[in-house]
Amino acid sequence: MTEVCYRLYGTKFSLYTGKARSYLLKKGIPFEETLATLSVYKKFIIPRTGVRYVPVLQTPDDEVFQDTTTIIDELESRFQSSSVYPETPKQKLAALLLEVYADEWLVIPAMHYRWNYPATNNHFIFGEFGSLVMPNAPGFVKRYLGKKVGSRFQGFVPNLGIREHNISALETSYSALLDDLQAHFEQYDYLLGSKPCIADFGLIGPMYAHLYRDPAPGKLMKTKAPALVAWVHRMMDSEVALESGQWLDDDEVPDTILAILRRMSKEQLPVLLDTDQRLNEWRQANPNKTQIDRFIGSHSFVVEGVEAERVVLPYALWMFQRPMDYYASLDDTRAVDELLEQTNFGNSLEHGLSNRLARPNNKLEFV
Ligand SMILES: N[C@@H](CCC(=O)N[C@@H](CS)C(=O)NCC(=O)O)C(=O)O
Repeated sequence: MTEVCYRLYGTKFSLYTGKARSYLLKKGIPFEETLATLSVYKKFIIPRTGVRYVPVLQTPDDEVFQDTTTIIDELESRFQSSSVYPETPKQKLAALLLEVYADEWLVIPAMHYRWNYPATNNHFIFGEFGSLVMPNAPGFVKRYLGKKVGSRFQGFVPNLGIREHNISALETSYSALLDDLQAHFEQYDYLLGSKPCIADFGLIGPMYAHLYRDPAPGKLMKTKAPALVAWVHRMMDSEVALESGQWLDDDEVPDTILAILRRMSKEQLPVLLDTDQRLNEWRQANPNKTQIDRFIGSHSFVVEGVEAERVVLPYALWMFQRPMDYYASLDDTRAVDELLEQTNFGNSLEHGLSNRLARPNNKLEFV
């Protein structure tokens, strides 16, 4: 059968599939979704992408893309009207930074609230994972199978730095983020005005599949941040298209967004900068390796004054290159320097990263 529209391979409970789905819906790009069952992984995803990640996008001309950022940028080049990238410097830089924060840092609360509330979540989430093995089996069979499949993901929890001793700090930080987002969405429909930008698509990843849809964090979000819930619904609503809104005038980045960027610079920025150093050391220690390992050791990080260890993830630097590159491309950085000062990034974007990274064939490499 010849495909006439785009096909998204993923699942409803996958963080990054939610990001790609929301983008396709908001851009009004016709697509169909295929559940990434184990058989689909074996027959299509692994042979065509060389990796085991979802989502995967298949184009009508049978090209295949993995990684939501690559998928979005490929589609942006094909569907140029109503770009998701703001054009003015402060808004564009803020959007690119927030995408890194949402994609790479909010995985922490997403995974914590999915896996550390078993009494409330497991019945639901094991059933979801089980549908990857036998989509049509009765619930109890799916839950039995899903427990095995899900345990691989559950195993990532400590690696991400979610440990017994820092759980309360992580929850305090997430609770403050919910307050910030509630305050923001009481005033605005999207992060930068009345239409979504790349940062909204980043944010819907953790906020949909895990933090909205899973029972325990879903209840928390509904209680604490109803305006955020309304934004989640907007992000998944294809009726309200991207073209119908606009970003704020005069390159404004609202105070409520500055608060979130401050949280990013406090928690995630030191990790990103340390990852850069660690990758440099790794490169020197592994001069013959072209492909970069997924994890290269571990380092400590601090949330709400509590220190913990997590794996070093070089992939996050491939994402962080984007705001870095944008900063470097600006002739006049005065406006963005002020934004960076206000949000405690200081001059951290000025020096760029030590190594340039690319993802040919979905594998992270030095350029
Ligand atoms: N940064 C990638 C991440 C994709 C990703 O991590 N997907 C998760 C599911 S939401 C996955 O497939 N994980 C498998 C694994 O970590 O091995 C993207 O934007 O697509």
